[in-house]
Amino acid sequence: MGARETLFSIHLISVNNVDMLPSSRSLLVLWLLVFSYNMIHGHDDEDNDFLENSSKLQTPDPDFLAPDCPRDCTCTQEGVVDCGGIDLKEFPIDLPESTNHLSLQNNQIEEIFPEELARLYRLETLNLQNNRLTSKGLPEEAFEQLENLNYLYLANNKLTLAPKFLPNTLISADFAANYLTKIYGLTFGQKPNLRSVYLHNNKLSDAGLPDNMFNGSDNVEILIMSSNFLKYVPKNLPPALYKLHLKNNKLEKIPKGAFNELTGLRELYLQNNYLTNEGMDNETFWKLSSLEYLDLSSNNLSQIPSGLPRNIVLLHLEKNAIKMIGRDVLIQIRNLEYLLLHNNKLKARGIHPLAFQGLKKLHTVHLYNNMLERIPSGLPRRVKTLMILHNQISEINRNDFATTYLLEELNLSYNKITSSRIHREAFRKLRLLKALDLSGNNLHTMPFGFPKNLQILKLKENDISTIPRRALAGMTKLQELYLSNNKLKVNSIYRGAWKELSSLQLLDMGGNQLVSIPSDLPASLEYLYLQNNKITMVSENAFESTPNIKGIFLRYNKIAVGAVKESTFQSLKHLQVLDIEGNFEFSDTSKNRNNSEEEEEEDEEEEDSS
Ligand SMILES: *[C@@H]1O[C@H](CO)[C@@H](O)[C@H](O)[C@H]1NC(C)=O
Ligand SMILES: *[C@@H]1O[C@H](CO)[C@@H](O)[C@H](O)[C@H]1NC(C)=O
Ligand SMILES: *[C@@H]1O[C@H](CO)[C@@H](O)[C@H](O)[C@H]1NC(C)=O
Ligand SMILES: *[C@@H]1O[C@H](CO)[C@@H](O)[C@H](O)[C@H]1NC(C)=O
Ligand SMILES: *[C@@H]1O[C@H](CO)[C@@H](O)[C@H](O)[C@H]1NC(C)=O
Ligand SMILES: CC(=O)N[C@H]1CO[C@H](CO)[C@@H](O)[C@@H]1O
Repeated sequence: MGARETLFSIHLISVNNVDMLPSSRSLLVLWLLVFSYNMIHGHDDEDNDFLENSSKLQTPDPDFLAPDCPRDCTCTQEGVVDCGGIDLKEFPIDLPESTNHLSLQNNQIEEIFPEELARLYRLETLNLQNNRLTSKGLPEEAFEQLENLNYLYLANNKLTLAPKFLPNTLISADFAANYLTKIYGLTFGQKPNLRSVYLHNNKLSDAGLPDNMFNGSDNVEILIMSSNFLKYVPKNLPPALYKLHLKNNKLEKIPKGAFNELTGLRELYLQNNYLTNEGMDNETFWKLSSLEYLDLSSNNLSQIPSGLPRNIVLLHLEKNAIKMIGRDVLIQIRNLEYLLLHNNKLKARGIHPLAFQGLKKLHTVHLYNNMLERIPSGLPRRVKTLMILHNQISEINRNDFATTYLLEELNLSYNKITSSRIHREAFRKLRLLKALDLSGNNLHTMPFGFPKNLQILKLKENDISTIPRRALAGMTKLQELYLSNNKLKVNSIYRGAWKELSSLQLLDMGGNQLVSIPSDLPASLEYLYLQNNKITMVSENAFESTPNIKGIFLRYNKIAVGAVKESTFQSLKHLQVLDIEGNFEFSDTSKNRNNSEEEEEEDEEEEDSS
């Protein structure tokens, strides 16, 4: 358990005076934050530049009230009218004709009269986001007269059909979170200035799109069509695209050449679809020479697609059924920095030893939740973060990490590694390693040969019962050591072990078999977790060597009445949290005091056996 996690749920106790910090308060604050975030960002899980451009609408000059400004709205001399969030049920009929920016968002408008809209021919921005407009309430000719319209925001309404015609002056259109099933040729076609189109969270299927949706709209840069029902990637995508989001559809196939013109595309989201390797070929992505971010996670790929373009920086392939990495599928991606392959079906022998050769920028590799039975050979030489947790690895051999000099974070937790199968020299080259996680393995004893520069070492949830002499020697950089849920006893740890760790700030030995506070703790220590042990008493000088301690966690031990004195803690100037609940002296008020006698007997038995 990390310090921060725990701080959320602890009860603050000053020695004699039980003073609870309501953890619910922090949760409430968190909830409020999340809530207001959602309020602000509304339906949009996608990036959207709407807020930028609408912000000017929300700060009209309050001093100026146009004579014909509708009730409850604010209007400026410059033609900005803001009627947002005032419970309007109908489109206001008395708007000044000079209006160029009109904000009607967050109302309950169901329909718009075409004459009323047509009168506002100067409109450049029309914001109708978050109303109750249906396609019936939005007449076909509604937008015909708006020859200056640049920005149209209709997200979060009840539209089923897109308008048949939108003005050719349009720059940005947001139709997200409606029920659109159909788009017409002139909805987005023939608009040379159109830059961004948001259509996510609708009900669009392939048949609902016109043949050439962006015919004559060659400058569209952002197209967001996530969360629809598309089976195929639309054809004839505009060549200027740099952001294309198609996640959460039903994509099975990427038609041949679908991406061939998109040489400026930088970000392509295809995650959470039904794509298989058969639904694409070795040239599908090849022409995307600017592509930096490709997300193919949560599909049905059994292999890494071949022909991936060379400039990809971040490649998401997690949550597929990938079984192998061939020799030639990755090596051309010279700019690759992040390779995410977790939750696949990789075995070590399925990874070609030269698969990562030459990928000099690749620093983060996620291979967790696969079927690796050993550390794959030929790991990328420059890798800094390697996540191989939740595999079937049972041993670490002398040369498994012999070439990965730059490794800083290695996570091997939840494998099947035993102490005797970690080669003593396996980590010898890892001079830069800062964090090592071997939690959830089958270690029986603290292994030797950890890199001396480690700052964080996690060995939780093993069967460690001994820390043999010198196992921690020289680890003077170690700041956090997690040994919780093992089988450690006070006398199975070599004397002076903790003194070696002169930078240690956090020691977690919760869930072991300690009967007393470890002695010789280093002066640097700030947090000591000893909950769920069998500690019976706390000697008065237990914390003499740790004047900087901030948190002591002794919950659920066997500390008997009178076995801890206030004076033990009095000189600890930095102590913020002393959690000693669940012991007899400070038992919960809810607990029946009369049970304690029974429990004390039980406790004595356990002490005898230990
Ligand atoms: C594309 O637009 C041109 C006019 O600019 C028109 O002649 C052509 O038929 C359109 N193509 C499609 C497929 O709609
Ligand atoms: C794709 O495969 C074909 C046939 O095997 C080959 O001719 C072509 O060069 C390959 N293209 C790429 C980009 O690798
Ligand atoms: C995709 O994979 C899932 C799980 O492996 C499987 O149930 C589903 O039938 C596959 N779908 C397709 C279209 O291949
Ligand atoms: C290893 O991964 C697990 C699971 O994500 C995480 O909880 C743990 O903190 C990681 N270890 C380190 C040292 O970062
Ligand atoms: C404990 O037991 C005594 C007698 O057996 C009883 O009078 C007392 O109310 C009990 N206390 C609690 C807290 O239940
Ligand atoms: C795409 C978009 O809507 N962004 C525009 C926001 O407004 C500024 C000027 O106010 C334009 O430059 C952006 O293109």
